[in-house]
Amino acid sequence: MENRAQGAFEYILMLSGVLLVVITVVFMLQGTTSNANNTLGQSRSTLDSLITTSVKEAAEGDRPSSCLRLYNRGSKTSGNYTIYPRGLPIQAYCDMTTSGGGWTLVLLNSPYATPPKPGWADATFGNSVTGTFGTDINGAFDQLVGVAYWNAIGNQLRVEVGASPTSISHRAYYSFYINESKNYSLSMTSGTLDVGSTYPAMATYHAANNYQFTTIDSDHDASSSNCASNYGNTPWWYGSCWDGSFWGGGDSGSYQNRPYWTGSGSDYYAWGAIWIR
Ligand SMILES: [Ca+2]
Repeated sequence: MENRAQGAFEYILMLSGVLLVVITVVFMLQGTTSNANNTLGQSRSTLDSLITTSVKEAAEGDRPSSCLRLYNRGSKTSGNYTIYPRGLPIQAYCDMTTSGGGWTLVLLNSPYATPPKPGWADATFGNSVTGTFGTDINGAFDQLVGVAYWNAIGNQLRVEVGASPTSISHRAYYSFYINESKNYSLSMTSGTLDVGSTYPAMATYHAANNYQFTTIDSDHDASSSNCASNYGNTPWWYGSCWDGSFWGGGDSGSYQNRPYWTGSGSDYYAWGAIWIR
């Protein structure tokens, strides 16, 4: 007992010594000018954010949550990858070149496939693909990555439409958040444009009004009918019903099966995609 008590005492003594050195260093640093303190504060803040990111990445192990994580680990070639948002595997297309790379495709309406028609379970926690999920963004597929994964993939949206991926007519960037407790309502803020001069109605109508997510089997829209069932069974943040849906009329009705940037008139395009980073 005596030896153990003595050991503990020496240990405490050693800890006190270390603490004294730390306190001395802190006081020395505090003794420098306020400019130096500001610099130190900024460095500390940068260091904290780096530690947070690297801790998150380390925690993910070999199951990266997004294309950005893959990009940061050295995957700089666009194509298909497996990502693990919320720890669950998703086949995703990654754009590793546009606007800094690291973009995960979460919605694609290509001219070569009809839109998916997922019910609530697949539109939230599934990964709905129609056509052939290829290694090429020009590939013949449409896709919706479940909205329950979107926050885990990133916090920036890139929305774009055009004749093809290499012929973009409108492109906008937003900060975004999916509110799971409000039936996956979508918030889009701080919009900027880099192609075209109009903001998408996805932001100015659907997100701006906090419309909730509606699927063929789960109606949360502002219409007396189910808007998803009115428009090819495609899920969207319908109001009553849409003003710029990336599925358009789905594959039924008098509307085009195309992404509409604004309104439901003639502002539709052959190709449209939504990306997250
Ligand atoms: Ca399509």
